[in-house]
Amino acid sequence: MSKTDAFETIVFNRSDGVATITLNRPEKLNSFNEAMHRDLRAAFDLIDGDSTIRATVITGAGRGFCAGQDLGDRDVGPDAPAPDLGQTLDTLYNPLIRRIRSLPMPVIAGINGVAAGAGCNIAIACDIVIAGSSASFIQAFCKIGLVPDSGGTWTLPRLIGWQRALGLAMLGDKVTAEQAVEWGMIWKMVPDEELQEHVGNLARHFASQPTMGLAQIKHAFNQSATNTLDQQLDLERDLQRQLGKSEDYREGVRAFVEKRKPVFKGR
Ligand code: LHQ
Repeated sequence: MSKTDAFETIVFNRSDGVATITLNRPEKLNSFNEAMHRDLRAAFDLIDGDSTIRATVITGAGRGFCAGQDLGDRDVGPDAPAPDLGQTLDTLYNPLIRRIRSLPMPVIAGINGVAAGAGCNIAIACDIVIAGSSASFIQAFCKIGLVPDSGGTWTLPRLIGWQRALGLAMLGDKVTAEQAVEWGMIWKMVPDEELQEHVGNLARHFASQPTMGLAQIKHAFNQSATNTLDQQLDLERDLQRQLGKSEDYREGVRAFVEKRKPVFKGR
C-alpha cells in the first residue's frame, strides 16, 4: 500500500515499509525556510507514529538536493536588526539533526544534485549517503562569514579527516560526488538516472531487515564518538543482551540453521 501526503514544501510518501521525504522547493534548490522545517517535523512525527515504517529516505526534487538556509528569508539590510542565528539553530536545524541521528531505523540520503551549506550537513548526518553522479557537496558557510552548522564541524572531520574537513570548511570548495566517495564522505555514487531506483531498493532491503538491531548499530556508533573503549565494550554487552531477546535474532539464527531466507519483523 502506498500513501502520499502533500505538504507545502515536501512530498511525503509511505510504501513497502519505507518513508520517503522529498524536499520540494526546486526553484530555490530546496533551500530551507521555516515552513520546510515545520513540514519535516510533521513528517518525522508521522514516521514516529507508524510502526510499519522501517527505513526512511530523504531526497530532493529538481536539480538540487538542498542549498541550505533560504538566504532570501531574512532581512539583512543595513537598518535591519541583527538576526539571532543561534535561535534558528536551536529551534530548527539542531532538532532536525538530532532527529535524524536518533531515528531508530536507517536513514538514507539520496543526493540528486547540489548539497550546500546546511543541506550538505543534513545529507552527511544521514546513515547512508548515495549520490547521483552529477551531485556535489559545498560547505558554503565560510563565504557568508559563518561556521559550518547542522553538525558539520563534528561530522565532517570524522568522515574525511581533519585537514580535508578544515580545507573544505575554510575554502568552501565544491566536492564532486566522485571525490566524496573517494574521501569517504559518502557511501556510493550511481548514475543520475539510476539514483532513485537504487535508493528505493536499498530502503526496501533495510525495511525487511532486523530494524531493532540496525537502530542499535546506529546508536552504538553515535555513542562511540565520545565513549572510551571500556564504555563502548559495556555498551555492546548491554545492546547484545537486549537484542539477544528479540524475535528477529531467533528468526535469523533459526533461518540460518534451517538454510532458508529469514523473515524479520523488526521486533
Ligand atoms: C537560493 C539558495 C539559497 C535562496 C540557491 N537561498 N535561494 C543556518 C542558520 C541561519 C542562517 C544562515 O544559515 C544557516 C545554514 C546555511 O545553510 S548557510 C549556507 C546557505 N547556503 C548557501 O550559502 C548556498 C547558496 N547557493 C549557492 O551558492 C548556489 O546557489 C549553489 C552553489 C548551491 C548552486 O549554484 P547554481 O547551480 O549556479 O544555481 P544558482 O545559484 O543559479 O541557484 C538557482 C536558484 O536557486 C537561484 O534563483 P534564481 O531565481 O536566480 O533562479 C538562486 O538564487 C536560488 N538559490 N541557493 N540558499
